[in-house]
Amino acid sequence: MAQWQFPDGFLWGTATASYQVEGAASEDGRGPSIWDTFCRTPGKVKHGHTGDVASDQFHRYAEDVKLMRDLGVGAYRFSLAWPRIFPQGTGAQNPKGFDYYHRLLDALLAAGIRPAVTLYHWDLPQPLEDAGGWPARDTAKHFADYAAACFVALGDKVDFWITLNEPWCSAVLGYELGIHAPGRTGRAAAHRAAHHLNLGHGLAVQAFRVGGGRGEIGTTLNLAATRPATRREEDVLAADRARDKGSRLFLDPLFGGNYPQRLLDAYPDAPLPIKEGDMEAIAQPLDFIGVNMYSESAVRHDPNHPEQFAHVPSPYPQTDMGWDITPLGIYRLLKWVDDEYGHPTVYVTENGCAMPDVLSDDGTRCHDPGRVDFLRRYIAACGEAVRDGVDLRGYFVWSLIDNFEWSFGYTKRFGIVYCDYGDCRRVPKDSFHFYREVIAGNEGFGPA
Ligand code: GCO
Repeated sequence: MAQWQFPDGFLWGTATASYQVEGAASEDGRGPSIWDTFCRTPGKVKHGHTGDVASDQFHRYAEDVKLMRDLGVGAYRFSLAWPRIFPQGTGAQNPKGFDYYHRLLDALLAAGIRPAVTLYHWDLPQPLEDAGGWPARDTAKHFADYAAACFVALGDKVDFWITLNEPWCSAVLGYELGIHAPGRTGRAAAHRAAHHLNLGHGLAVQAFRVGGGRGEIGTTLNLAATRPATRREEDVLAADRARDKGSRLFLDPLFGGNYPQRLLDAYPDAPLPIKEGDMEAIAQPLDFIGVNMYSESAVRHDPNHPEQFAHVPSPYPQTDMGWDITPLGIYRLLKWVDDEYGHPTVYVTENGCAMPDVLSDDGTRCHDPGRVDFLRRYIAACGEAVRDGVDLRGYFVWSLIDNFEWSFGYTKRFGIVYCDYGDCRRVPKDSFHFYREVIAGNEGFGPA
């Protein structure tokens, strides 16, 4: 059984996001976000669940920090709720919003846990959506202003800034497929959103550098992890094309390139609204790239699809989300980023799985062998990537605690800590204890 010793200083963490864990949706002057609205739109979220209470981290952050200290993590990735800080999205700041994040940051720092702060994890202030949302260019500017205010207010306490979480999801799930907030459909709007998300990212990084902030700054992407369904040349090409929209639409401009021409050619009716200077603004040097990875899929050639690919079912066991368990996929994805983009510094900013976990009868334990096995194998695959030269500096489990899983509401549990939604009691699962072993030894176990 291979053991994976990670380099000294490798950063182990856990991750959450504001709307998924905070609750307190209308406390202390927080304004509405597109997710508050979406949750109240009939049929959009399972059982009509909302983030009104969520895992109640707003009130229980001290308990969560204590759990993380017991776990031994070096970092906690969480996001700021833009509408807590700017209830209108722009204009007047709400000081009480910053107060909450100061409390959380102070607790983390006192526990020796380094804060990794995501500026945008999908909770756009509703007034900005009413003014056009991400398809409107002004939203990029408003985002940069909000980011600049956060750098000033919180900058002394933050080690890692992450501008956006998974802009692909914001653009495609939110504006093209309508399965995430704000629930709009249409490819043209989604492509406009993608460009303005990229632009907002670039403007925010510019503001960070101009402000001379301490800490590091990067962004987090959910990249298309694909492999060809067969060795046939056309399937190999299809697996590569599947990365155009899923990965290159975001990575190419970050690294100073243009948008993938094949993608532009496939959708002449949905151009990217590039203005002079935009591509330079987007391509700010970054300190790291955050990679979120859950599952890899097999792809074959499909002449009927505008981008000429289709996903095919594969024989792997699946998580409770119906996502294939493919540990070697994280190795292949990290290697691909390393090869294509010139050996950047990367962090796995999310990896984990939903499993149908249940508490023990006495309510004190939660056995989740599937998640233990999942984490063990994916962490081993990360160890292989490090061995093979990828500049991987850290790994964050999604998630610290069970939380609001977007359109699935509370029906999917991703936590290594169980949340009893009756009273928000926390119970560390077996995977929590397993992860503590990994962190204590700075090592992974067994083959991927
Ligand atoms: C994402 C988001 C998380 C999700 C997680 C599980 O990656 O989609 O960052 O908020 O909850 O990925 O789907």
